[in-house]
Amino acid sequence: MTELLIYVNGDYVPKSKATTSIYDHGFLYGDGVFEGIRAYNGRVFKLGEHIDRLYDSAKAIALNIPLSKDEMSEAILETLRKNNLKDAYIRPIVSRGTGDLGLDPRKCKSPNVFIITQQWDAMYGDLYETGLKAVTVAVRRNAPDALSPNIKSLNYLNNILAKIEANEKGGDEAIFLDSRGFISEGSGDNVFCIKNGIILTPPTINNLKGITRSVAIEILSKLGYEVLERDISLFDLYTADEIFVTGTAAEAAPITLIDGRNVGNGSVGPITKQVADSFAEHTRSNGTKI
Ligand code: PXG
Repeated sequence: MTELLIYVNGDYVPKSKATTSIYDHGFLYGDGVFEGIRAYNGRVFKLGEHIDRLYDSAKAIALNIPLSKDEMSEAILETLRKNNLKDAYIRPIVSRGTGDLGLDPRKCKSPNVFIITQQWDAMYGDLYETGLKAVTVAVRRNAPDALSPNIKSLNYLNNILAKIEANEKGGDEAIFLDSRGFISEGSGDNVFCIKNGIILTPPTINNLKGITRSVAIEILSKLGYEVLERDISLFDLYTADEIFVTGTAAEAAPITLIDGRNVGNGSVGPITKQVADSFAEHTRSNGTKI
């Protein structure tokens, strides 16, 4: 089997040789940004939206990506072509660059750009049928006035701490609360809950502005449901008829158990099913041709 090629600063390098310096501030400090994108059936889903978010994340940390958005888009498509991928996970990464042990980003002369692509199938397998067990975790989501969850930065330690807790508690996914105790998001997805046909999801102050979240809102609105972006309490989650999470990796995944309580009757609810089916239809038929 030929090795996957990784885009490294304009070159296409075999996976086993794709490296960066240990003085890369992305490695030393998590100083950088990334995206998680998917291609389905030869088309990249919401490529422009992911690129816009990558550049917004970079702008928020005062990092100048050395490629235009069009060049980044083309580099992503070319990496997919070189690897002959049609259904793929795509991970562009931009680090501050190689510096020294000092924190000062001015030590890094130029950002490093990497694009990893690989074959990728459904993340949760059979759990799309039965639902995921979710647990709320003690660690709070990064406060927006400390490190905004809107920045998709290379520092995912907050999320990893949540995942460690979920693993220990036997959960498939962690649900974060924010510093006020309201629902924030999952470790890698946004949260929706449904009560009496009304859909609730938290505003994006305390979570990532999920691209799948936007698609889900669009789908639900088109189906005629009312979607309210407002603070959600633990009570709202514990008494919801349905809960689902959305993300590039997770797609639209049902939660059927939350902190040991059945969600509704404990099986996947009808609105969640509608969103998941419609989302699958969207990803099959939309996107930038590779
Ligand atoms: N919140 C967080 C913290 C995320 O990391 C989302 C929400 C959903 O956003 P999108 O735009 O993807 O709908 C994410 C995205 C993984 C993985 O390997 C996680 C994400 C994306 C790709 C892969 O777990 N999270």
